[in-house]
Amino acid sequence: MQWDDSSLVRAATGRQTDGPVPVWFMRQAGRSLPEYRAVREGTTMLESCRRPELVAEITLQPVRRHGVDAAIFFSDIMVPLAAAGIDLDIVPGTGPVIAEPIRDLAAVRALPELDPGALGFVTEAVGALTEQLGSVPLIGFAGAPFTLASYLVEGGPSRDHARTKALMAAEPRVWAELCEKLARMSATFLATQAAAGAAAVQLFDSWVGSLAPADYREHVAPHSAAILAQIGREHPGVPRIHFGVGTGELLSDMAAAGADVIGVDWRVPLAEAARRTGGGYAVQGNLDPALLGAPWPVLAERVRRVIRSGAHAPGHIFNLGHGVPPQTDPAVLTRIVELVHAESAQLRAA
Ligand code: 1CP
Repeated sequence: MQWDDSSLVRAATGRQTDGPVPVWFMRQAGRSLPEYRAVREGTTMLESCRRPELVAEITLQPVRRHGVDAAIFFSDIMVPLAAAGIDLDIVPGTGPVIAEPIRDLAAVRALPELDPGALGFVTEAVGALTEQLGSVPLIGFAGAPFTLASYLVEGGPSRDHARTKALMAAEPRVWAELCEKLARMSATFLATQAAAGAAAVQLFDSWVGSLAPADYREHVAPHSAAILAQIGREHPGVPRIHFGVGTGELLSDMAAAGADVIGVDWRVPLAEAARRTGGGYAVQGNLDPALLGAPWPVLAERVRRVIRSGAHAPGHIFNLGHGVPPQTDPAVLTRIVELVHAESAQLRAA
């Protein structure tokens, strides 16, 4: 494929180049960009995700503006659930809201399956994008079962995921059935993107850091592993990135679930993440997004520190430790890309 030799795919597959470290930002497409707010004006989030031309435009905006080394498909982790027919909305300023939260076996059994045919708009958008991106890789993504389940069980965003964790502990069979269904939906969403031309995929388990390792291993890892294994089988050339926030205690289990690249938030230095995962995985991360507002010399030194730390892993993809905050000055992101491109080869070699 035209992106097999890109710095991102090489770093993700244990073939990091001597050249600049690849860089992209989680949530690089979105509210930090005025051109994003302009094209989104008057269109709901879910409707925007269903319009291939709009999806392609929004996905390309940060590539044009910042010169990042990868595009991330503009969509949302809830899009496949909505496509399956689950009644949900993405509320501005809040996030996903579920009309009828799922809290018992009957509700789990009543959940629809996702017909791959309902994702035609995804295939169309990814196809258009891979054509326009040329050798710049497109990263496809999906939500992992725990993070998706947290929205379905809580009914919307939550801080402590209390109902989700209580269901997992008290009703392990209901929980497992829910996660099996969600894993099938996410796998279909990811496989659709990979089949249409995504060069890499990222499984977002954003909120799984709230779990103890024993619960992760017993109640979550097998379901995420099923998704990653399906992609590995059906799309062996497509590297898999596995990411969550606050997952310092889970990194080795998340790697073992079937990732090629382990996404790390800002709490664990990349060298330590490499050590915790046994040294065999590429790492992605992990500048603290809170520092994007710091004076440039301070921020630049933190960027350099991340690059030096990442040199201890067999591959490094530079990113933030979580998404770009909406109030970020986009010029700062461009400047980080320039710095990573200008200095990373030398910093890694030092
Ligand atoms: O550049 C990109 O990364 C854009 C594509 C993208 C991705 C990868 C969006 C657009 N959402 C996501 C994934 C996503 N969605 C995650 C995993 C990534 C992460 O941890 O940040 C999660 C947890 C969601 C759920 C979600 N959707 C939230 C978080 C709510 C919470 O619990 O705090 C929110 C705010 C949304 C809506 C959303 N998704 C994307 C955008 C641009 C928006 C805002 C839309 C709007 O306000 O109209």
